[in-house]
Amino acid sequence: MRICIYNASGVKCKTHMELYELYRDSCDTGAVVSKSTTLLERNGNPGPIYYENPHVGMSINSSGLPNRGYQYYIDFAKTLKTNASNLYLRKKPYFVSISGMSLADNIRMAKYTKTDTEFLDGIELNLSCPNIIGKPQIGYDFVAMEEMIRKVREEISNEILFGLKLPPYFDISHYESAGAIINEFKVDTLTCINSLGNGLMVDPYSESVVIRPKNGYGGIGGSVIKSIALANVHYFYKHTKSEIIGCGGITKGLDAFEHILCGAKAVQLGTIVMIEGLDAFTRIKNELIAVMKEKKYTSIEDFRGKLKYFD
Ligand code: RRO
Repeated sequence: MRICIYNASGVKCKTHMELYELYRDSCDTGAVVSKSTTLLERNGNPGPIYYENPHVGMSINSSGLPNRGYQYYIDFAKTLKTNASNLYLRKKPYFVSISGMSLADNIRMAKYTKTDTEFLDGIELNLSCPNIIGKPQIGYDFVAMEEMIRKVREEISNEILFGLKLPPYFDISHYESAGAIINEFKVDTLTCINSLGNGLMVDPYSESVVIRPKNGYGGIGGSVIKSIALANVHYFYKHTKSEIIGCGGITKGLDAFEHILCGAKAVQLGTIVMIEGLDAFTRIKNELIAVMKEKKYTSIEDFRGKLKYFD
């Protein structure tokens, strides 16, 4: 069975070494997505930038988009193709997440995809980084979001998949506005959702915030965001033409099952991989298979999107 589980952008996918670890046959990922990249390298925010509470499976981050620059993530795919030992020949789809510091930078990276087509399976355009100081999340500014999608879509190679990483929406009017914009374009995939922006975790013992940037405000991930993720997955599954990739709050196979039941075609793991390491992919895959066996499903298509309602 092809594995429909892979990493969320940002989680252990910043360096070539980390990407190789996710890519190896022995890692139970069905695809790999890179850390969101800007056109040029960035250091990100000053630390501490990450904190987790493993007991409740919850995290907060304000990494601030540290990355090696667009070309580095294309070079990773080139090494897969040319590695003499053939150990890492490309067998899994490889996606690059882009999150330029400006519209112009995203257009530049989108244009590059035309020459990089053979190294890439797709682009995930991140419209939802909550941690760039002074920059709002573009997915909450519908005018800017429309222009961003239109101009980037125009430039991206048609031979690769074009996806968007959305922020969580809460108000039905916002779901509707975002959905209407997305439906204007050929958007192959929607990753729902990014971390829940500008949350605050505190340490009651030290009476302090737990990360430095923005006096402790950062993106919340993990089990606490699952219900928000499911709502977004299901809305966009019902109301757009795009395939949905579920992300948010998956800590066990049953959570992955719920995402798929709400319409997700694949799921990404974030916080749980930070907490448990790459073994989380194997555990959650096996648990999902066990749930399916118990329910006598042989393919995710047997239940995908078939969430039942009261009359
Ligand atoms: O780098 C980050 O701080 C970051 C990004 Br780009 C993102 O999309 N989501 C997130 O939680 N952190």
